[in-house]
Amino acid sequence: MIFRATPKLNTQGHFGSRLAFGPDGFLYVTSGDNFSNATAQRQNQHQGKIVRIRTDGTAPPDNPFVGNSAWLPEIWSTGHRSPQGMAFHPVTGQLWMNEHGPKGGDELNRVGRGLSYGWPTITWGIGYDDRPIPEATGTSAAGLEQPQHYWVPSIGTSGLAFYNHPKSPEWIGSVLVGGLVSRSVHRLCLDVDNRVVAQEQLLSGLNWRIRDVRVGADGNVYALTDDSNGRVLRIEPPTATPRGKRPATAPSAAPSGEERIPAKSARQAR
Ligand SMILES: [Ca+2]
Repeated sequence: MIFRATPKLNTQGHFGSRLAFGPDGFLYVTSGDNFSNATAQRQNQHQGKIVRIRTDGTAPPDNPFVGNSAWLPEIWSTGHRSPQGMAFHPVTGQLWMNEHGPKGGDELNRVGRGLSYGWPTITWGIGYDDRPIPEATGTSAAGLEQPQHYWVPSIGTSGLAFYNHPKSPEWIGSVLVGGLVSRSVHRLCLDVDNRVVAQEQLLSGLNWRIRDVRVGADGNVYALTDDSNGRVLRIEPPTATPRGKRPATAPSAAPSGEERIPAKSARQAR
């Protein structure tokens, strides 16, 4: 055991936890708010945070709050509700994550050192009782980061991967996000400012909750279903040259959108 979130809480749900090694060699760990909203903004709790630790569990000296006794030294970012995906951008090295909002307001966040992502002070969602979140003051506030993208209604984000494999030039730069509620894999396209400018849903005809999504060394995308009889699905991305670069004599591509990916492109892997 190298790390234990403290204090131990007895609430159910929103545990986190995703793990990812950064390009700096340190281990990043997400910790959910344990269904206790206020924890995410408390400096002396690991709940509702991303922590950054060495492989022996200790805090690196350049963590943002080291030396400030009010803060736990492992904390890297704050104000997260229920993180469900985390990955480092293969080109920029930036940490990205996604998390469940309450009713509405699932988020895709680009995480910076020592920043707060707002929960529960700001949110794009409401409570499951259809009332505002008690602690929330609105959807934005000074000093609190806005998500890179948010979903209303929620898609139930789960898993996060960047596509950067030469097998599919068309998909390079895409962000892949699983959907537990949408029962799809979402492929997001970013512009040069990392804003989400397009989104397509893959596998949505299969009606399976998607728990995780990864890119294999073979350039295919693998998705894990959330089921008592769970499956690993393999998605073969389009391998053709993007439309804009096609020779004039090539047959025209299908219009952009869901129909571009045939349902049979999902094959069950054993
Ligand atoms: Ca947020």
